[in-house]
Amino acid sequence: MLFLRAVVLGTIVVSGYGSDRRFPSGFKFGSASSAYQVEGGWNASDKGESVWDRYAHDHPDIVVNGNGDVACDSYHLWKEDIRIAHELGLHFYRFSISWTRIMPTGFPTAISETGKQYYSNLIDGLLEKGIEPVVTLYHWDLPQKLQDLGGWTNPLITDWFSDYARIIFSFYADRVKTWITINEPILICDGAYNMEFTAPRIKEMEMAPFLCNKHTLIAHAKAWRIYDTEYRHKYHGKVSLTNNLVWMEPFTPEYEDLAELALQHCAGRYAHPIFSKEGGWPPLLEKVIAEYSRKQGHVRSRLPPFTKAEKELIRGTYDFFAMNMYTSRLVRPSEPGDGPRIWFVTGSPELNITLVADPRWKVGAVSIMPAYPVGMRRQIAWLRREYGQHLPILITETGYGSLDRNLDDEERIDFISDHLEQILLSIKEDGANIIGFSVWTLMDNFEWMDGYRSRFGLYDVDFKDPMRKRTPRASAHFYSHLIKTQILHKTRVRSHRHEDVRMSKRSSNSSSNFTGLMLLLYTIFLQLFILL
Ligand code: GBH
Repeated sequence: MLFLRAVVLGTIVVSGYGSDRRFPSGFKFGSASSAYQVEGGWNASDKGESVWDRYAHDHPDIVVNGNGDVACDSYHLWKEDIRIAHELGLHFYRFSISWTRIMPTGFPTAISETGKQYYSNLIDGLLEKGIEPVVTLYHWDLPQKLQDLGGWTNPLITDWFSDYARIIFSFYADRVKTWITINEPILICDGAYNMEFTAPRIKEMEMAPFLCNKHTLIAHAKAWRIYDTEYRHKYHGKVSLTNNLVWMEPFTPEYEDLAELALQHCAGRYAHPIFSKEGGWPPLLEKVIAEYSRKQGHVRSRLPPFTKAEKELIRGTYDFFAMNMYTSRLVRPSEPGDGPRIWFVTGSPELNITLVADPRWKVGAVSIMPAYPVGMRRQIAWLRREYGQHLPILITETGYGSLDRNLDDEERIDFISDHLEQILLSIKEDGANIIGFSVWTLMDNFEWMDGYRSRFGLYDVDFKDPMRKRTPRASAHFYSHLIKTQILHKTRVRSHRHEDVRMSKRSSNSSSNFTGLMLLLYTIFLQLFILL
């Protein structure tokens, strides 16, 4: 009798624990890439020159070992990409369109038929295998001609971008139902002009990032409205933009307000105008930057205000929230001797803050991206507090870069499963509406300034092989198993994920991890008891 009771109890506990680790039905798993990073074929047919073509050609000494001239050669080997996406069992594949492959001059003066056909084939090939194409219109490869005219600092770009968007929608909206207008505007603006991560790498930290910030938002909004008025009634798709988020946590509890300001600087500046009820810049941040600008002697704020019409144009232009997230930071006031504060990696002079990483966070190949998976759950909770508890969230990127070509990539599996664990907690314990998750990236590719040195792929790519052979890593097997079962199988208990020395008010997950662990131990004891 006792034996039977133990069996029943044991089964309940085991299945209970199992269901905690099961993703809701309908949850979508995918993987992502971008045009310049994988395609190659940089001047194939009538393709025009992009800022990345120009930059990488002009600075072979700065970009680590090479350029995107050939990359993974997906321009020729796109069938291989579909084959491996299918092998993984992906529900969706997110790729981007190269503006100058379709519109060589950047303007609608000429359309490349070959370029148009290329993406059409890719979309049809994916659909044939039951893989949903998720398409990014812009992943950093601006037509060089538009850059010569000021690029993202010129307000006219909002119209140039919407002309491009309309053409792309007209070609593919019948088959593509999920659209990302712009990938990570913070990298395009703060990234290009402050940190010099992205082409054109013009160091102008004072005005350019803020002008670009405003123009990317308006460009996105115009594209969203084109879809909304001209295509939605026919095709019923969804459109958003992808923001790159860096979770900010107070270094010690008294810096809670500073961390909040840092979040508004990083996430709010690119999300508040679109996703908040009232629209416009995050009010507190707007005030801080206006005051700092005045102190510098500017007669108007460096963060350019929105007109009433612009605010309304932007507000509400989303169908879901798309987030990329790789890393977190701790926030404290700046102290003498802190060194240069480059937003958003080491700090901000405007906010008088310094950002540091917790030394216990694991660092992969890209040293500015130490991983703090718990930060992902807290970032999601913050988004929901700011923009609505029911906000549908699609995680469009996270991933792990390594320096070696090891196929047995335990560390990448850890990274992915640690983040998925936090996503499960967000869904099951916090009630977040997370619709899907996408790994950066399908296969090793051109990692921008880092060239071919760091590898983020589920598949290894042999860049010495003309056929650019793609070989699955252990993480690919892990991911395809996960997609098949919809259950996160791997349970590892690691001390660094449970302790939190900073005693933040935000720490909310340690109790649930503890419960999970206790349940597991309890189950093991019960099973032992049954066997005896
Ligand atoms: C994403 O951006 C991008 O969307 C994707 O294209 C990129 O491949 C992926 O991250 C991985 O980096 O080499 O030290 O100069 C996230 C922001 C942009 C952060 C590039 C790292 C290079 C740092 N990443 N950046 S470094």
